[in-house]
Order: sequence, then C-alpha cells, then structure tokens
Amino acid sequence: MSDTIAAIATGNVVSAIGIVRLSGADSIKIASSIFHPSSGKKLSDYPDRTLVLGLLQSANGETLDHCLCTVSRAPNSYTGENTAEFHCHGSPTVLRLALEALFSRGARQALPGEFTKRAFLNGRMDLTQAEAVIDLIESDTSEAAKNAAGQLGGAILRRTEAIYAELVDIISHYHAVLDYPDEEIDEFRMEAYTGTLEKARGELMALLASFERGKVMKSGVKAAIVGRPNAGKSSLLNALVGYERAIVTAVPGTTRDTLEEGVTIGGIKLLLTDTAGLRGTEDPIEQMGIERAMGAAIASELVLAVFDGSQELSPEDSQAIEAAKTAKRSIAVINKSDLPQKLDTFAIGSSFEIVCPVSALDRTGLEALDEAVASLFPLPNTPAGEIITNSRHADAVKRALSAIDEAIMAMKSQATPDIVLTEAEMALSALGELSGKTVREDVTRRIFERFCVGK
Ligand SMILES: Nc1nc2c(ncn2[C@@H]2O[C@H](COP(=O)(O)OP(=O)(O)OP(=O)(O)O)[C@@H](O)[C@H]2O)c(=O)[nH]1
Ligand SMILES: [Mg+2]
Repeated sequence: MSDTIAAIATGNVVSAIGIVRLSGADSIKIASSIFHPSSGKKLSDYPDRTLVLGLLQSANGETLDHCLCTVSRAPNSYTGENTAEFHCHGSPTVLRLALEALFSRGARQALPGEFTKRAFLNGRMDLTQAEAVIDLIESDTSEAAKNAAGQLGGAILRRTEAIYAELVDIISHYHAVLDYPDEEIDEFRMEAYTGTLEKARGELMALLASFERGKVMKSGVKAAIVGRPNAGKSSLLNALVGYERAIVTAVPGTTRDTLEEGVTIGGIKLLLTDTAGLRGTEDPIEQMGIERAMGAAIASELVLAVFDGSQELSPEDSQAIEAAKTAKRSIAVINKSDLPQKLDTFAIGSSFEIVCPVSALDRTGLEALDEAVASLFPLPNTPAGEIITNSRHADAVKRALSAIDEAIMAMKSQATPDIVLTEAEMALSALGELSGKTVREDVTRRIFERFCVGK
C-alpha cells in the first residue's frame, strides 16, 4: 500500500482559488482530521466527487479557511487511490499552512509528477497519456494543446494497441511452430501475417511521419529575419512581438549582434532572430554581425527576407535573396507599404514563392504574414492527438518499424521461424516501451521528473 502524498496543485501566486491535493490510502482519514463540514456530517459520509463546504484547520487547530473539499475513493480517482482535494481561497500562506497541517497528520510532500506517476502505475493511464498531461500543461499554442488533449484521451495508445495485439498473435503462433515442430501448424495463416505486418508498417510509418510536424508543434521553428540595412528588420521583429524589443533608428547598420525572441505567428511558435543588415562593409564589428546574420539564416528553418518597398532593388538585396536560399522555407516581406512603392516586386517574386507586403511601422499586412507562416507548416489531416510530439515516442515507433521491416523480409525470404520471432519480439518490446508496458524504471523516473510538484 502506498503512503499518502500531499502537494499544492496550483501556482505560488495570489489567486481566487488554490488547490491542495492528497493521494494515498489514508487521504480521506487525514483530510477528515483537519476539515469539518458545515453540515455537521463527517467528510467520509459524503459520496465521491461532491463538493463539501466546511472549515479547514491548521496543524494546531486554528481556523485556516472556509473552503470546499472533495474526495474520490480508489480505484475511481485520478491516481487510482483514495484522494482528497481542498479548494481554498488562493492565498499562498493559507495553502502552505494547509499543507503543513496535512504533514502533521501523516502525509508527506509529493515529488514532482508523483500523482500522475501513481495514475500510470495503477493502470489509470498509459505512459503516452501520462506524458500528455505535462505536454498539455506546457502547451503554448492552441494546436499543441489540442494535440496533447487528444493524446491524453489515448490517441497514440489506440493507434498502436491493435498492432501490439497482432504482434502478440504472431509471436504466439511462431512459438507454437518452434515449440511443437512435429505438430501441423497452420502454414496458411503464417502467410497471412505478411499482410498484417505490412498494414502495421503503414500505420507506424504514418505515425512517424507526423513527428516532423510534431517537432514544430513542440519546439517551434527557428526563423531568421534578414535583409539589407534599414529595410525594417528590427521594426518587423518589434511589430511581431508586440513591443519595442530591438533598437530601431534611421541609421543603417543599427543592429550589430543577433537578437532572439519567441512569438507565435499563424499558430506556429517561431524563435525569431533579428540580424545585422547585409552589406559590404569595412567595419570589423559590422562584418562580424553580418557573419552571424548569415549563420542565423543557415541555422534556420525559415527565413523572413525583408525588403524596403520604398526603394529600388539594390545589390545588397541580392545578399538577402542568397541568405533566404540557405533555408528550407522562406517568405519575402516587402516592408514600408505605407510609403510610395519603387521596388520591382516581379524580381522578388521570381526568387520567393510567398511575398507579403507589410508596414512594420503601421503594423499592417501582418495577418497575411500569419497566414503565410501557417501555410508553410500545414497540419496533417489526422484526429487531434495523432501527431507525435515526443522524441521518446518517435524513437520507439522507429525501432518497432525497423523490426517489423526485418520481420517482413524474413517472412518473404522464408527464413526460419526464430528470425521472424526475434524481430516480432523486438517490435513488441518497442511498442511496449511506448505505452509503458515494458518500460524501464529509470526511464519512467526521468519522465516524471519533468513534471511540476502537485501534478
Ligand atoms: N515608413 C516606414 N518606415 C519604416 C517601416 N519599418 C521601418 N521603418 C523605418 O526604417 C528605419 C530602419 O528601421 P529598422 O527597423 O531599424 O531597420 P533594420 O532593417 O533593422 O536596420 P539595421 O538594423 O540597420 O540593419 C527606421 O527609421 C524605421 O522607423 C515601415 O513600415 N514604414
Ligand atoms: Mg535592425
């Protein structure tokens, strides 16, 4: 039986409501010892998931708060254990004293992620669902939140469960072949397994392919803003982030060093780098800045090449065009649309698939830029949750896939059953790691260490 853990589940800030939670066999007993329902009944008389109004006492019996308490009994709770939650007024002091009161009655401080770890260990969720909890908490775009919620609902689990069951089927059949060589084992069914494995292979490949988009969702995209001096790169950065992050002046060569800032555009988390204006210069400091600018473009997945629409195309602009070619994706941003236009946009259009006129000064044209960024990173047409965002999941799927590939090859080349069996078992073990069925204790520990205390 597990000991009873307690933690403040909400942030250490003054807020309307703050929550202290308990999980473990003695939760309801410990909660009852410091909480007295206003009705005069005992807390333990109430059914699960009922909000009970009452008085909360400190360790030495003083009134701490008039608050709500709710209990859930094992196994029908988040952790699968007896749990209690106090919904207090959101004073960090009240919450701390409530926690101390619970410690004085036998609870201990919960470790990071310990509630969710217990939910996983008690079979309330698989490992992909447990990891989705932290992804949901940390999600910083609506797409990431939607996908994490889908995974919390078991989207990855459902995609791989059927494959897991089919592999078990194949393995048991091959064991029969190996263990009872004299028996007549149905050879016809063994042939049919090639089809099963091909189907599994297709499904795992689709899942793995989603990881490209998942990485964008989880970690964002490096994007460099490049262009000639005075094109308005720093002004564009400021317009996108919504405040005066970078120094802007009418002096060409204002930005010397690279400058980074995160922002969500078109639902995509961009890690923007503002850079020094590209031009030929004798100034060694500026030269270093320009080298860094080119380096930023090369290291980026997206380049926003900024041109001054009020000026004619110059040789310096061709440096921006060259820099844009170093990235996988690029957008030409024709800035200063508020001024009379002189730029030959036709010449720009021949080097860029997407051209967006904007005015960083007036902050106009930015919605089109939002749409342009979104169009470069389309979402696959899959239900929420079926985009892999976690490299641990991608790695497990990749290993399962390569083992299935080997098994298919072995089957096709009529290899001995033990070869097929070994590969199928490897695929099974990789999928077991994904769901947590066969995951090592140290891996589990590392996963839950990422969580916050109280979750
Ligand atoms: N009219 C107009 N002026 C702009 C616009 N965007 C920037 N500017 C002006 O252009 C000048 C240069 O802007 P910056 O944002 O510093 O240009 P930059 O590309 O970062 O320049 P460097 O750092 O020198 O490479 C400033 O005087 C800005 O106010 C715009 O959309 N319209
Ligand atoms: Mg600048």
